[in-house]
Amino acid sequence: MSAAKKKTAPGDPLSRHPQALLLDLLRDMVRIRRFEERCAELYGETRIRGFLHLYIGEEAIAAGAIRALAPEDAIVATYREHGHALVRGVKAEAIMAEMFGKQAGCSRGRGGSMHLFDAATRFYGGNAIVGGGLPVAVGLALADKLQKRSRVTACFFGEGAMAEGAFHESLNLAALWQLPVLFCCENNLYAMGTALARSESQVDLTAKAACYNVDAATVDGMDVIATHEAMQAARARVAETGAPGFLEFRTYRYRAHSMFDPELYRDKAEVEEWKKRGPIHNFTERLKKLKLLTEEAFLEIDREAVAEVERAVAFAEGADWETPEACFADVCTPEAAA
Ligand SMILES: Cc1ncc(C[n+]2csc(CCOP(=O)(O)OP(=O)(O)O)c2C)c(N)n1
Ligand SMILES: [Mg+2]
Repeated sequence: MSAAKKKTAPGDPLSRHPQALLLDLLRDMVRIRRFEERCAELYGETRIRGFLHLYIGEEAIAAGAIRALAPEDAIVATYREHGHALVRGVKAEAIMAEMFGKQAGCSRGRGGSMHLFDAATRFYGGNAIVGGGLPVAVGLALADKLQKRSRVTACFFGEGAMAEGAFHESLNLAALWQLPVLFCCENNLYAMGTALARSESQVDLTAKAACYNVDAATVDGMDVIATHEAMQAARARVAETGAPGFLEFRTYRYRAHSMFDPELYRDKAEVEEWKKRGPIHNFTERLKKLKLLTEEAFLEIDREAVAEVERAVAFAEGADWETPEACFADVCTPEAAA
């Protein structure tokens, strides 16, 4: 039987999806992982400067969830957003050039790692402010509603944002005005060095969101099929009713909060325990067991991801810096700059 015709075991959640989609989900997770591993190296060599927050360990959320969106849907994310941008279709070259601060970057080199932006794919950032993306998402959805456009805005944020006033105001208004926002909380248990229970009186985040009269559910954020299916169902509900939804993806970051974090707040044993649930490794094993993937096919996916990243690095290195004269563009009026 050819690989394309192979079927999964009945009852296995993988059997609900075509093999091509399963491999695309794997490919996206591997692309994110390889892209970020390379970013960490480049940061160590000071070729990438500024802040850098890695998503390693959390890839199943961006990969599974974003593939459940329609191209016309909007995405708002945080400073841990390289993966979301990649999966959305922002070119790796444009993202890497942005990391280098080059003019060819998706934010013309002025945003860096935390401020990726691409209007063409409706990727509305990248935001350094915790909770800053939520009101932006509500505004995008309000504009859609007022202009009678049928599309959804997906807003990704960490559980740390749920302690911010912006979270409460955004959920309240979205529910009150019935706006099509899908709030996606990436609960990796820590906000910098603060564990959830040290900052929240209510650690059941789904219950917290539900009290705004928003349809809310908890999802295994380490399982790409679970994230994809939950997002598909939630997106369909939001699109159909126009009312907001909330998903809490339970996940874990394997790396430090940013490149400046000695990680004194968590045990190495805890990190190792979560690594056993590695989203790429576990999904690869499931696919292999069902004979939907061979080791050679996996290596090919990995080689392609590495090649994509290397092309992006070469592009970023060869790209130009913004000229000093151009620095005033979009900042001052021509008269003030003169
Ligand atoms: C309004 C605001 N307060 C504080 C900070 C500093 N800060 C940067 S990241 C962060 C933790 C956020 O954690 P979480 O929302 O869980 O996202 P994660 O980094 O875990 O993905 C904090 C407090 C900030 N950027 N913005
Ligand atoms: Mg967090």
